[in-house]
Amino acid sequence: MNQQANINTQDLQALDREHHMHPFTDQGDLNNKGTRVITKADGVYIWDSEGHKMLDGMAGLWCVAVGYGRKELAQAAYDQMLALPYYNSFFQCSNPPAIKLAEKLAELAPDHLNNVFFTGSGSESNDTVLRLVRHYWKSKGEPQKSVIISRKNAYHGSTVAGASLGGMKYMHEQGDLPIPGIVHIDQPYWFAEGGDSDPEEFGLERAQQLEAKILELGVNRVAAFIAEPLQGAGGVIIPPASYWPEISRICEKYDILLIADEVITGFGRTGNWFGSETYGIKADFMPIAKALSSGYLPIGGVMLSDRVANYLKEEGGEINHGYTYSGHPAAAAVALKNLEIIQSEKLVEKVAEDTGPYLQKRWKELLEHPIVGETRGVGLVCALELVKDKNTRERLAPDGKAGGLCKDFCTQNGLVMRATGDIMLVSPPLVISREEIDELITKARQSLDDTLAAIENGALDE
Ligand code: PXG
Repeated sequence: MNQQANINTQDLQALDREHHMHPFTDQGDLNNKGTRVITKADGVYIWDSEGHKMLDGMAGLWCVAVGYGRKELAQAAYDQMLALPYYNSFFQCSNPPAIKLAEKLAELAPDHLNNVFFTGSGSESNDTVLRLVRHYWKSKGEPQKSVIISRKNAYHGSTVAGASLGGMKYMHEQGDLPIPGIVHIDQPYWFAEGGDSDPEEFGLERAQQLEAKILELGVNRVAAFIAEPLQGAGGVIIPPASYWPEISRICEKYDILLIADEVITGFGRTGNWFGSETYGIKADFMPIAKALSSGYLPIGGVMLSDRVANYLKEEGGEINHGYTYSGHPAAAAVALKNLEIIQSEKLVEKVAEDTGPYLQKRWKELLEHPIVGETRGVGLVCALELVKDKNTRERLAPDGKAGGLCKDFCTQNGLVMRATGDIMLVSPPLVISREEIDELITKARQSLDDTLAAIENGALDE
């Protein structure tokens, strides 16, 4: 049956406008324009209700690692839903998919991470981290060790703890956040904040802000430092090579727990199973989600280092925290199958050795474009900065408008590309082929040309 024939876009848009509140959306603005209704997907492509086909350069929302339309995942969900669609993991209960998934994660994660606490999302994972970090130090007799240091422009989710740990000012403003006990230092974003400094010295200086903050707060008060190996939603901000070794040194010196938020970087994105391996991070907590199930069903988790997990198991007593959907059997079965696909199709190796280097080489070509001030990336994640002046890094005014313009041209040209202010981002499914990468680059270049032409025609003038 042709699904498209049954869909009337205007009716759906009207119902959407009437009843559906959207995340991270100006509802009034959206209602004027009307939502884009996505109706089907296959491989690296999505289609809207008008039949417009787009290459999904964002893998959904950084999650669809194995691509769309994978029958094995649908089958895994179907089989598990018939056998046991739901049961909880409380009250001394467990279920086979959750157990097998925990074992698989212990196998795939860095050696010292062998336990997982399941959640339903990345945000819930970071709520869990906050609770477990404080529970850990309290049960070790150090309840005053409760402050978590994070970074400005970090993204750690949208629940109260997630948004508080995150460093998005505009999110803090809408909820009187952050909650007490969370402080933010500057990010290692050389392009926007590094001025004339050498990037490596800048990276070191930004990492040393952690030490300064620990000393300012008092060593005995700081529980943990949280960071994404590379900032995703904040604009694919890749720290200079000097950054992570210095952060690790500082955390070790002051006995601060290190939290590597791998919600975006986990499961192959950077060419290793985890971003922690790419950047040499030895985390005590590792929140995961998104590509864990390729987004087919919602599931997340927090991986715990042996030192933390063993202590909590032996000395921590009851963990007064958990979710109805922790260890959800159907979601766990899909995640397990998804990880098996990533393994059997050698997708991590493919990103490391083939498609990753190829995308990076082709993406760099966009630096020739007159409004591109920098290109950067690793594995299958890339960003470029839209600028007025390549040499001075001066941005196009008004701030952020050029990104929105470029994103709209991408959509018109059949490419989903994300704009964070004036940074354009891609993070395609790990199954993307070289030919599809060529298509992505062609469409991105066309969209940059269209953006430049529109700017020359006054699109950014007030
Ligand atoms: N940590 C990181 C590093 C994330 O990127 C979360 C936690 C929260 O995950 P959940 O599953 O609760 O959304 C994320 C989520 C964007 C965008 O616009 C990115 C995310 C979510 C929504 C939008 O790039 N990342």
